[in-house]
Amino acid sequence: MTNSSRLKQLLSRDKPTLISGAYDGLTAHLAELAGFDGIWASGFCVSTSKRLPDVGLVTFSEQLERAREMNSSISIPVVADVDDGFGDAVNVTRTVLEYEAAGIAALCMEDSRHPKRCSLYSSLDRGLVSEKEFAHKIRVAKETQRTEDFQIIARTEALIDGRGIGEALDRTSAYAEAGADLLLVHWAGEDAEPLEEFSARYQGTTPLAAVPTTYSQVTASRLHELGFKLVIFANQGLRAGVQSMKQVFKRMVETGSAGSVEDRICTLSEIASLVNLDDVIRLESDPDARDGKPEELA
Ligand code: SPV
Ligand code: MG
Repeated sequence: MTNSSRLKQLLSRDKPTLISGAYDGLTAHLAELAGFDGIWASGFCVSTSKRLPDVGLVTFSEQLERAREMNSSISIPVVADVDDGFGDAVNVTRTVLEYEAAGIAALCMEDSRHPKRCSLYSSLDRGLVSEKEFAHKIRVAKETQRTEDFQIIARTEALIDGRGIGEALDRTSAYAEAGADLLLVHWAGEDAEPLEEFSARYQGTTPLAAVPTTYSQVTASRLHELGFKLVIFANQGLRAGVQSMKQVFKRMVETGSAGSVEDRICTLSEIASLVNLDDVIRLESDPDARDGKPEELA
C-alpha cells in the first residue's frame, strides 16, 4: 500500500487524523513513536531549524530533501508543506512530480503571494494571489499528479489576511471545484470561534484541515465535529526541543559539569535504539561479513 493510500484510509475513519510537525528524520521518528498518524513536513520548522525566518528563504530542493529524509525515516505518511508551491502554476508541476516521486502522501499549498510570509508573523506585509489564480494552481497540481491517491490540500490564508469568513468560504469553494482533496482554513487567533462560524456556514463536502497553534485550547475531537478531519500540531515538537535544550545548555555553562544535566537528558542507549544500532551489530557479527584479514592488494 502506498503512503498516499494509507493517508486516504486514515482520513476515511470516523475520528480526527492527527499529524505532527517535524523537520528531520529524528523528529519525524519521535512523533511516530508517540503514536501520531502522520507527519507534517513543516516549512516553519525546517526554516527555524536552519535558523532562518519562514519567509520563503529555504529553497525548493532544501525543503524536498528534508521531506524525503523524514519520509525515509518513518513508516507513517508525510504531508508536505510546500508553501505557495514554490512559484506559479509552472513551478507547481515540478513540485508535484518531485514530491510524489519521493513517496510523500500529500502536498499542502497555500494561496499566499510568492515569496510567502509565515502566517504566525502577524507584523509582516503579506498578500494573497487571486482566487482565480490559486484555483488554477490547484487544477494544474491535480492534472500533474501521476498516482490516483496522491492528495492536494488547498490552504487559504483569507482569515489570516483579515479578509473575513465570506472570502474564506468563496475561496475554499473555488479550490474544491478545482479538485482539492482537502481544504485547510488557516487561522492564527487565540480563539477557535472563526472556525466554528466557518464550519456553520460551510456547505461543501470536501473535508477540512486545521492547524490549532494559537487557538490551542480546542481539542481535536471538537475540530472533528466541525468537519476538520485533519488536525495538524505544526510546531510543538520544535518548541519543546528549543525549551529543553536552552535549559540544559544553560545549566552546563553555569555548573561546568555535564553531570548536572544527566537527569534531564535521554540515555545513550536510547539514542542507539533510535538509530537502530542493533541492526549494525547484527550485520557486523555475521561470519560472512569479514574473514579477519584485509584482502591483499594485487
Ligand atoms: C508550517 O508549519 O510551516 C505551517 C503552519 O505552514 S504555520 O506556521 O502556522 O503557517
Ligand atoms: Mg508553512
